[in-house]
Amino acid sequence: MYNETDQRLATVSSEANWRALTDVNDQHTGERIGADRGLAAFRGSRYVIEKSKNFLNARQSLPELDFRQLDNILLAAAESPGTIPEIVNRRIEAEARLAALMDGFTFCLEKRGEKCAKAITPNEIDEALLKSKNLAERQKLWEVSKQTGPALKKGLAELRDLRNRVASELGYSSYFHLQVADYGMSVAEMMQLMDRTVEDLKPLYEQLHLWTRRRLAERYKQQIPKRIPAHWIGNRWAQEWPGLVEAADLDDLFRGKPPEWIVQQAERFYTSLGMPPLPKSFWEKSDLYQLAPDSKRKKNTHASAWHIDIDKDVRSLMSVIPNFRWFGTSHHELGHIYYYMAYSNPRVPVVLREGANRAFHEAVGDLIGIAARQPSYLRGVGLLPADRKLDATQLLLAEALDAAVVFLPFSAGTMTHFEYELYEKKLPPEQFNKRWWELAARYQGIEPASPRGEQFCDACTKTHIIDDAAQYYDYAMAFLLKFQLHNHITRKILKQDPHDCNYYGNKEAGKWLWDILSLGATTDWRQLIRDRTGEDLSSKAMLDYFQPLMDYLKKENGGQPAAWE
Ligand code: X8Z
Ligand code: ZN
Repeated sequence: MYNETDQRLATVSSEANWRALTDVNDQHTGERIGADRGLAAFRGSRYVIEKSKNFLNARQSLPELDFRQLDNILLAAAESPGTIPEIVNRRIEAEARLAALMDGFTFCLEKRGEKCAKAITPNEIDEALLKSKNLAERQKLWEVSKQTGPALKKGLAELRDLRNRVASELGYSSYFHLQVADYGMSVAEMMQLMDRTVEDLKPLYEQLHLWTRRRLAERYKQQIPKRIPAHWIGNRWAQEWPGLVEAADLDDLFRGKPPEWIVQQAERFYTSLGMPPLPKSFWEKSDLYQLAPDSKRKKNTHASAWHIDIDKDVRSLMSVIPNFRWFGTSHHELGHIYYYMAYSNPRVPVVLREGANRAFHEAVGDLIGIAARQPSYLRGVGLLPADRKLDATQLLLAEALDAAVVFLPFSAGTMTHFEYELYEKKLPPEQFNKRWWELAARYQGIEPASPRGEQFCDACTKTHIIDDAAQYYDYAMAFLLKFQLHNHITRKILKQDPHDCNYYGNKEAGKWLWDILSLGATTDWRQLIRDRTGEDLSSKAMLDYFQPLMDYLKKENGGQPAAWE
């Protein structure tokens, strides 16, 4: 009964959410609120909670698959307990309105009075931050990218209280605790894992940080700073540092390609592994490309993947333009889509049609992303001219900066600690910005160009803080996991060097991965990773992969002390 009803109501809710994010207007926001309330009333009904608890009391005699379903049903109920319908309804409305504010926001480069004389899209900001060598222009663009903060700050503070109130109803210490519970972990365990990860990567991160400080000071003709000014980096949050290694810059390979080609090429990677082509409905119903400049429609500009009917209706929302970043993001999103397709099979009940955990879901497409930046693959599909040589160390350096090591202090450090304090410690709104920048300084060694007072909310500019709350450690775990999976596939299946390999067309690697994906959440994730790779989750595979870089960086940095403090 639960699985059937849930599937129907979730489909209505997903359809409404899809419309609300792809065509932002009041009517669609209202429809989303209505549909989400319907789903919440079912998932959190007293009947569902009481029955599930009763069944779970007989846990010893329950088959594993039933136990896992009931566990998930109760976690979903905790998101909207029917015992506090007023609070649940307020939370749903606040979520929808705040998301609409963010998704419909116009970034403004030049204001004329209250009106915007010159708007700029997130893609344009990102492109300019990647390319511009003019620091004054960079600072201006960076500041424009933070315009959503003040608009979202009050809403985030209210939503935090509502999310926490909801989570406390079924006994969770905070909304952060409820989200972590999905891993079967306590908050303390999750924070320990994150802190250990940051520590493990610190020596390498410090070398990268020093190398980058020196490199950028030279580029912008400045003194070498202690911390890196945020507007020096080619990413709005300094979560990855692209565009620093000229000898390994692959961006030009994608310029001038039609945007459709970018997504189709990503699909080709998956089909080459023996996975099925994307369903026709994916191409018909997805919203994949950047809007035309004169479009009246507003849409969310952050990439996402959707499992609309928890069955065959899979879609992605993106704003693809032809560059290396969207090439990577397209692989990432299709990783989610292939996961949906693999576990939508009769062996996986509807409520277990999820990743082995959320980090597994985030890891799949990024794993294929590692494979899709290998020179032998790029050459094989004719992207990289045969005579263009790429230096292995420079490639490794670029990968550490824009797709691996640099991301960990942001995800496991700044983001996770900010959300931990926001929810678990009820951080007061008048400290949101102060704390955000303290964490960025401590974990990332990044600082703003000029003081950012509490009139700003720079954390609020990160999509996930608004609409994917208390889950960013998913990505940190996914980054560890993707190197563990990559290490296993290259060494054990392909018998190739992890740094120089080609999975493209390898059906055995594809089958190994598909088998994991088609289990959905029917098995314990710790057991799964142990069974399939022989290891527990750890940073070892990532550190091994980047080991050759450490020696190179120490030499390049002239043996100077690398710590920024
Ligand atoms: O949000 C994403 C994906 C969608 S699940 C594009 N990522 C994180 C981010 O952009 O902050 C991918 C890695 C990090
Ligand atoms: Zn993702």
